[in-house]
Parts: sequence; C-alpha cells; structure tokens
Amino acid sequence: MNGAESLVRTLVQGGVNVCFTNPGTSEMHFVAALDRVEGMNCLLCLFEGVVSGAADGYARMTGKPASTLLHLGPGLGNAVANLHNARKANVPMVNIVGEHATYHVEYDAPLTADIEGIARPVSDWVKTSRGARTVAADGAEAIAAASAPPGQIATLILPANSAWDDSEGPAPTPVIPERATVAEDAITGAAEILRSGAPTLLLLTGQALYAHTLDLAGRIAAATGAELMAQGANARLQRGAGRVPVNRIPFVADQALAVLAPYRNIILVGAKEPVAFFAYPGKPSKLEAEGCEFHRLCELAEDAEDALARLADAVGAKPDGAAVQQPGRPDLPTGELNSDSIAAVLGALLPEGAIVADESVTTGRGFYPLTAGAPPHDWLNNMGGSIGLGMPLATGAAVACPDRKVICLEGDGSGMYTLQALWTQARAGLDVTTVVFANRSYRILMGELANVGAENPGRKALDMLNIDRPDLDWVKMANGMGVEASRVTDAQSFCHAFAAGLDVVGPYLIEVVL
Ligand SMILES: Cc1ncc(C[n+]2csc(CCOP(=O)(O)OP(=O)(O)O)c2C)c(N)n1
Repeated sequence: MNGAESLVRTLVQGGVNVCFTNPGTSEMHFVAALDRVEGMNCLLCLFEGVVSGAADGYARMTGKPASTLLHLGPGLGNAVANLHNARKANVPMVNIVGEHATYHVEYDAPLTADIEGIARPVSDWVKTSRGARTVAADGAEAIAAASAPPGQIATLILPANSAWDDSEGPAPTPVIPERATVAEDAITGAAEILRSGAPTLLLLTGQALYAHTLDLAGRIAAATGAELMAQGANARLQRGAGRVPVNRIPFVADQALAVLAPYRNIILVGAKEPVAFFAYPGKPSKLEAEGCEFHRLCELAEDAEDALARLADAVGAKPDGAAVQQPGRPDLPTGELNSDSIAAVLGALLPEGAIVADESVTTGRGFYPLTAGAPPHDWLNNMGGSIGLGMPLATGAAVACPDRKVICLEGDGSGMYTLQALWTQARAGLDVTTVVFANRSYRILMGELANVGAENPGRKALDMLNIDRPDLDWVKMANGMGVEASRVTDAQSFCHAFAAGLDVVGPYLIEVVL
C-alpha cells in the first residue's frame, strides 16, 4: 500500500468520508487511491473557493470535518478566502494539499511555492509529511486537530513521494477531544447577575444556537427576565415555529448600538464581545453602551449546553418554561419585488427542515421577522465577511443533508465569485434552490461610501460599485452549468418560481430582478 492509500484509509476510518477536490499532477496517487478505498464520497469542484466553502457547509451541518484536496500553493491560494470564512466559523476541516516530491522542491519548478506560508494564516494546524511511512499518522493527527473543539482548520501538505512510496498502512483513529465544562464560578457569577434585576442580555452563538440548547437559554430568560440575542453572524442558528426565537445584532453599527443600549449586563455564551464590522470615522469600534458590563458564561470551545443547563438550575428555571415561536406564515404577496415581498415569499413557502445558506447581503437584512414562524429550519451566515461563500456553503450543506432542501440566498455580486458551485450541484444532483438578488450593484458599498465619509461619488467611483453594463444573465449562466433556472420581475412570479424550485429535487436557480 502506498502512502496516499494509507492516508485515504486513515481518513475514512477516522470518520472523514467526504472529499471536495480540485486535483493536479502531485495529487494523482491520492486520486487513484480513492478508487481502491470504499467509503469516500468525492466531489469535484471547478474552483478551489468552492472546495473550501463546501467543506465549511458540510462541517456546519454534520459537526465533523470533510477533507479537501488542493493543488500545491496556487490551489491552496485559491481556496484561502473561504478557508478564512471557515476558520471564523470555527468549523472542523482537513485540507490535503499536494506538494512536489521532496527532492524536486529545490529546483524551483513552476508550481513550487511556500505552501506552509500560504496555509498558516488560515489554518490552526499545519504539517508537511516527511515521508510515506508517517503520512497515515499525520492524517490521524490532522483529524484530531480539526476536531478539537470548537473545530479547527488542519492543513496537511503531502509531498508526491510520500504519496507514492510504500507505507505501513493506515493509522488508528485518533481520540477526539471532548468539550471542556465551565468552572462553577462562571455559573454562580452569571446566576448572581441574572438575579440582580438589572437589564441583562444573554448573547449567544455556536452550540448555544442549536434548538435544544436554545431551549435552555429560553427557560433562563423566562425565569429571570433576561433577554436573548445572537451574534450578527452565526455558523448555524436553529429557528422557526416551536423554537426559542432569537434576533441577531444588526450589521449597521448605529443600529447595533441602539439594540444593545438598554442592557446593563451582557453575558457571553460562546459569543465574542460585539465589535463593528469596520472602523468608521468618529464611530466606536466596540459596540458597547456606556456602563454596560460584559461577563462570560462560556467560551465557544466549552460545553454551552452543560453550562446553560447548570445555569437554568441555579436560577430555578422551569422545565417547559421557555417562550417559543408560534407558527405563522405571511400571505403570499403580489406587486413589486423588494426586501419585504421577498421575505414574505420565503416565510410563506420555506419547507420544514430547510437549510438556508444566507449571503443575501443588503436585500436580506429584513428577512428574519417574516420567516420567524415558518416550520423549523437552520440558518447559516457568512462568518468571515469574505464574499463568495453562499453557493459553496449551500453545496456542502446539501452533501451533508441529502434529505433536506437547501435554500441559497445570494447577492449577485457575491454570487459571481464562486458560481462554479452550480456545476457541482448539477453533477451530484444536490437539492439546492438558489435565489440570486440581481440588483446589478454592490449595493452595500453605496451605503459604506457615505458611512466612511467619502461623499459625492462621481462616474468612476460609481462604476466600481455597479455591476451593470453588461447585465449578468443568471439564467444562461445556470443553464450553462446544467442547472434549470428562471427570471422573475414581480412578487407573484417569484412565488411561482420559488414553489417550482422547491418542487424540483435537484438544483434550481431563480434570478430575482430588483
Ligand atoms: C473577498 C471580498 N472581496 C470584496 C469584498 C467587499 N464587498 C463587500 S460586500 C460587496 C458587494 C456585495 O454585493 P452583492 O452580493 O451584490 O450584495 P448587495 O450589496 O448588492 O446587496 C463587496 C464587493 C468582500 N467583502 N470580500
């Protein structure tokens, strides 16, 4: 057995049984090994940003790492933006990056690059295999590193000769570390604050936004009068009818300051202290009201479910005490297409168990209220702010959950970065309905221009913010990658197209012209 096969067997035995790939010559032995080893589902992606974004979506929905297969420094480089997003989402991921044979590196062949240097800023763990006899053990170490709570990016660099030389077979499955439980001090401290009667917010993210954990937070809120809120962006938020409702901190810094203003105490449950997305002249970076104090119940890597359960006991929260979202769907709208009418269509038709990959940028800012009473669903955000995640994220979520409908809400500007994901969706028959908000602009940046104080944009500046001339034809682009598609210009036709997309088992795209 060669090193590549020992690595693939180690991955499969270690529970890593999906690989998103874009290979080259140096990865040929890994690719060949895929045919000899049962149990690895391999999906080709036509750009590496799709590879890394899909692995992120897969990990968010399964809690375990997918592997990626990338071609030397440039292939890894193409994957970097969505690796950045994945790292901010704290997902587990095992990257396998091919490298020249160890003896070939010194000749500076065209693809020679500082792979470790490219990997380090977007990885929590980086290792170059030293040879075929240790590559399986390195793979096992990578799985353990990726799986360390709350989830890490592990990048294993695989020189071609460590793939083709003889190995000693697969390495044993590593021990996956458990989440640590929080010390009693954190529980008693939080309970004391909650009993003080001062206006208090529980700010949640990570595990705390999974339905059963959220229920504990809801019980604490009901018992103490505290309120709940989620971070502005979250890896996976479980919401809908019958679940404890939570809103997110708004993106716009002034709005965020306003919603946080009433609280005297903010208890962080996995969440970070909130900061503005950017600095703006004359505005604070930290989103904190005067006199508000932050307290930490648990870190993201710690066991939020255990911490909230203990806190619920400490404050005497009743079982079944949480206030949950009542079911309710808006009426199907007619007339103009805008953020509200789109939200109404989503709220009216969102199927039970849907997974929403949200990169809707400005169009989607108001989608939460009208979708709150839809049947239970999961909502995934871009955590790293690097656009071009939505379609890959949806692709990975669909691979993870083949029995659930995935809905990708996508800005047209963001969508253009990684639309190759549509081809992978078509090839694998993935059940994704993509809605592209074709406002023909980088609308968010129009607002940012004013927010940073750059006034009176002229023709040249506006040309950098509009993506018209020519208008993008999303129907043709989707069709060209094997995905059925339609274009809508009013709310009623969006209702029909969205319903049609949901009926298709497989990918479908709707261009919503705004
Ligand atoms: C990788 C990367 N490049 C550029 C940006 C800057 N940027 C932020 S939002 C945006 C445009 C988003 O346009 P679109 O998806 O159409 O949404 P809209 O603003 O129109 O709602 C750009 C270019 C970014 N965040 N990430």
